Amino acid sequence: MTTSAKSFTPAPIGIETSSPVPPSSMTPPATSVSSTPSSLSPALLKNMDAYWRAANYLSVGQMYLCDNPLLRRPLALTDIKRMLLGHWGTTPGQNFIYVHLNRIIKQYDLDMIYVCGPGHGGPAVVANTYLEGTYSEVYPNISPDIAGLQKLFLQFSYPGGIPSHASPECPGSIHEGGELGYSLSHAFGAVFDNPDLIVACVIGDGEAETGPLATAWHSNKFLDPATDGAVLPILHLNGYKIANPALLARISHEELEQLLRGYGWTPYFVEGDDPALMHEAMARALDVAIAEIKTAQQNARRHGIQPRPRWPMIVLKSPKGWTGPKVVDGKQIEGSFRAHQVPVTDPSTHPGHLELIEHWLRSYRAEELFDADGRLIEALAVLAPKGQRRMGANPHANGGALLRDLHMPDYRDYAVDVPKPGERGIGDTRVLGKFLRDVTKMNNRERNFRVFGPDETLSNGLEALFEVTTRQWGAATLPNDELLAPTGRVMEMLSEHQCEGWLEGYLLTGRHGIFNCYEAFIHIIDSMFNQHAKWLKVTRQIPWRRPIASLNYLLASHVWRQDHNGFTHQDPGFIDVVVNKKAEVVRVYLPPDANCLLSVMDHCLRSRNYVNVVIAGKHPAPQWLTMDAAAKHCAAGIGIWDWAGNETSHEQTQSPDVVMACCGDVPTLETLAAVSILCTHMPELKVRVVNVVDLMKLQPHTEHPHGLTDTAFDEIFTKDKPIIFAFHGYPRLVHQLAYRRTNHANLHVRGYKEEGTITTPFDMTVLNDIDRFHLVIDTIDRLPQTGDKGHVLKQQLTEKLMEHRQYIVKHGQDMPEIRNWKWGNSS
Ligand SMILES: Cc1ncc(C[n+]2csc(CCOP(=O)(O)OP(=O)(O)O)c2C)c(N)n1
Ligand SMILES: [Mg+2]
Repeated sequence: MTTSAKSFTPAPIGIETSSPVPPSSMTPPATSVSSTPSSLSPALLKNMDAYWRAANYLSVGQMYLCDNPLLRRPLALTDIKRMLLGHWGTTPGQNFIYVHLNRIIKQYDLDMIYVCGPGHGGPAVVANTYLEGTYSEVYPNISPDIAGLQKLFLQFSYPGGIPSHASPECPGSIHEGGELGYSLSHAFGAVFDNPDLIVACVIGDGEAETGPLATAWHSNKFLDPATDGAVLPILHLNGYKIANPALLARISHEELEQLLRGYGWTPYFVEGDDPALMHEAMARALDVAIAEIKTAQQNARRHGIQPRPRWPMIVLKSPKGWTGPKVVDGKQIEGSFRAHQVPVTDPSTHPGHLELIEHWLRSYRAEELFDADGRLIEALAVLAPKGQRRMGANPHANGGALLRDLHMPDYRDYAVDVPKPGERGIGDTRVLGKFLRDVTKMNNRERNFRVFGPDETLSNGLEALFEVTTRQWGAATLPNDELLAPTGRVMEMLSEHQCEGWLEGYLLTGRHGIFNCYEAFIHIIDSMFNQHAKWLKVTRQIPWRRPIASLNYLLASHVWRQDHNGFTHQDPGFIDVVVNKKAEVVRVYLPPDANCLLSVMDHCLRSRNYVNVVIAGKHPAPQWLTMDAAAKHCAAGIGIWDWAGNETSHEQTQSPDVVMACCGDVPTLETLAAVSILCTHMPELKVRVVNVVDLMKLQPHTEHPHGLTDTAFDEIFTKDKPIIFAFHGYPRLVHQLAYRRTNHANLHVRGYKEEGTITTPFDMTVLNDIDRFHLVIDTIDRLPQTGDKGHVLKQQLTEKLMEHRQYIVKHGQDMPEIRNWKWGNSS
């Protein structure tokens, strides 16, 4: 970057819009900020610069060195790693930020953690947690001496070592940042209900182009300054991504400022490339930001509800690859996209490159920074905060250490009375809503449970929650609004990304929650789920990371009942994504009725380190099991429903003629209706009914801890009899899970096959061949012994399907025999 350094430039004020929310009185006038002298002594500024150099040195060392860590002899090719990996470009800027955050933590005794949005800046967080001492505390072999330094360098991006990102292995991290876009939502999730916590969230200017990040700026409208903490976003405007300029760096200052102000922030610009001036400017900007955060919090906490604060944020405009090589092979590096990864790549074939690397490393003057043993000199070590104030040691970043069990009501108290199978329910999620209401109420004092969802708490049937809480909402309200308040346990923003990111941040900092979502649209966060599942998989192997509460998805408004919405809202494929992840992390539950749903959710809320997916209906539907039976069934995860089949009326010694299996509420209903047709018309057939609540039971126990042994599977599904399996999701998945089972060749699965529209509930099943009539036809087709009787019944059912079609077209609803069908009445 060739432009001369500018000192800290406070954003001009006075661009208020006609928002109904008055501007906060705390927005400081521009002059008062720019004229504020830096409170830092020249000696402190000089030491901070030295600390920054130390972090930069350690970062470059991690990328390049396998030996000679302090360059106590001339750099040789043998000191350089064979594979040069890592990302330099973002790192010096992040090191700069970290040393300045250390200063304000100490000066104001802040409880602060660091979110590394461009997580490829792993060398920065590793270097800084090493300098502050936390790294050696959790990994004693990476000691604060020359031997430790050598190991620190070698392990980075090295086989058997650590990843290149702000990965779970790095103390202080709650955000790996491998997949860009979620830093700000994670940061907000972390501060909800953490009134004393400030999350400093570094956001890449490239990252800021992603959809999730772009809408995450709005999170400030969901923050309660009285009961939540604060997020300090630091937009790292280093100008470039991997190979392109970043958009926000190529719009005018005015445009960027207006954008950020439009999102409700007060941006403070720190821009330039002269370290001395930049230290001054950054220190002043941070002093102002912390003062504003404290004022906003005090206004709310001491003086009651205030207008929504315009929270401060920082725009750090500094060169990408700052302090690195200026030019390599005639091409500009510092201040360009070419600084993104390893700027000097080929020392073995370019002798000049070795000198460049040595020159670069020596420019940080490590001999002034580390003592004879290789330890950071005391004058610099004292700049880091102490104990748990160090960002690498802050317990919020190891949330499991703070996690407390939820107070739980007895889920059995919410049981639906099921005197006999087939009783009509009120909608399974509506029953669950009452249980969740009381979970909310019982943990109100602890403030450690929240329900997140895009806009669907009501439409997913969880209205009971609003008997005890509200939706948290900090934007303007109108008299006709309902259930909005500055603080509440329900978080609703129409961005699945925000809901997911907030919940992840909330869980990672040691709290509990549920994400309730339409089944089809949970796909929006497939990739975020992937990342969280990866995080959990890795953390399970890290002894000092304590288990966190599971991420619980409640997917109501599912594929089979999209009466209002039709085809676009029908997609059960999230489960397919989920089962790809490590078996020790993922659990998938499809409770067939409300009592099973209660039992499953009770279990999920008590579990740790999992992702639990629960799929449930919200429409009135038949209830099958008493609470006792449901609890047993859910504990087993799969079971033969003797009462539904007719094996008991036959000789017990024989195995059944057919196994009718079902998984999911609607498939269970259709299966039982099919069974009743079969048993009425062909009582001589021996029918077994199997219901699956825990999908992972289908996998072998060698693949998933919940999986059935082959013997148990064979006992339930037989070794050789046809299995007609009605499944909630895409049929292929059941085959995928069960392909190794003895009887797989006889497994015939019906499920969703992308047929659907706005139609009647029963027609949805017909369109996908999972309805009772098709299931009976499937059974007859696989049982030659049904002979002529089977042919006749098949013929009748085929006609029934035609009758169904004519009826719904004429009347706009299902036939009475479908609508009024009840288990136990003759078919
Ligand atoms: C969602 C996502 N898409 C693409 C990438 C690949 N990627 C890694 S770094 C990067 C550029 C990031 O630029 P920026 O956010 O500005 O970070 P910095 O300049 O600080 O390195 C990209 C596109 C990614 N990690 N995540
Ligand atoms: Mg960038």
